[in-house]
Order: sequence, then C-alpha cells, then structure tokens
Amino acid sequence: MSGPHASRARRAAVLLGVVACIASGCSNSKSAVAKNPHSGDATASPVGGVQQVVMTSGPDLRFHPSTITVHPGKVRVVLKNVAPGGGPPHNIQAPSVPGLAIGEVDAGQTQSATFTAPAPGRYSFVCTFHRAQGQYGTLVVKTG
Ligand SMILES: [Cu+2]
Repeated sequence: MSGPHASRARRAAVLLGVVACIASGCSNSKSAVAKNPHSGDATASPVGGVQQVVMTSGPDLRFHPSTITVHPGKVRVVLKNVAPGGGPPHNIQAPSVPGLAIGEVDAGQTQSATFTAPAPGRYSFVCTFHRAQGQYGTLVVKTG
C-alpha cells in the first residue's frame, strides 16, 4: 500500500492509539496513578517490643507503601516526608483507628504515632491535604 490512502490510514492508526492510551489512562500517567493509589505493601516489624512500619511520602502525593499490615498489639507508624528540595506537607488521619493520627509533617521531617491495633480488619487512612489527589492508605490488622 502506498500513496495518500496509506498515510491517511497510518494517521488514523496513530490517532486511535493516542485515544486508546488516554482512555486507558496510559501507563505512569497521573490519571493511572489516581485510579490506583496502591504503591506497595509492608508488614510491620518488631522494634523494641512495638510493631513498627515506616512510610514515606513526597511530591508524588502517595504513601509508600500504601498498605500496611500489622498484628494485634502496639503499633508505631512512622511517616517520613522525603522531599529533596522541598515539597508539600503530609499527614495521616484515620477516624476509625483511635490513635492513628499524625499531624502536619513538613518536607524533610518525620513524625510517628503509636497506638493499639484495632480489631482485625481493613481500615482506611488518608492525608487530608491530598485527599482529592487520592492519597489514601490501608491498615490491615491480621491475627496469626
Ligand atoms: Cu499528602
């Protein structure tokens, strides 16, 4: 195939590809991230008799990891705002988990919250500054 028809077909194919990419959110695009805020899992490790899990957050407005698994007992959640060169503050609020609350953590700072794991189940937490951008996480409490 050659001539003007072939090039028109190619243009149409390219256009279709672009539309399909936009419709599916492409990979690594902002819309794909917004649909899937999950950025990894971690299970808390014992540190001085307390299960500890460290999460980082930075300019991408996500918790890393975003799903943390703990067992019954005392839990310490650490939030590090890693933002080389500065970035927005982050926090953690979890209305259904008493004690899981970390106030404003500015770029380069670290704060933690220590609390008793609630009953086994899944609990959502959020950075209230970036709720609209989908900065959510999940606390999973597991027995055994
Ligand atoms: Cu945030």
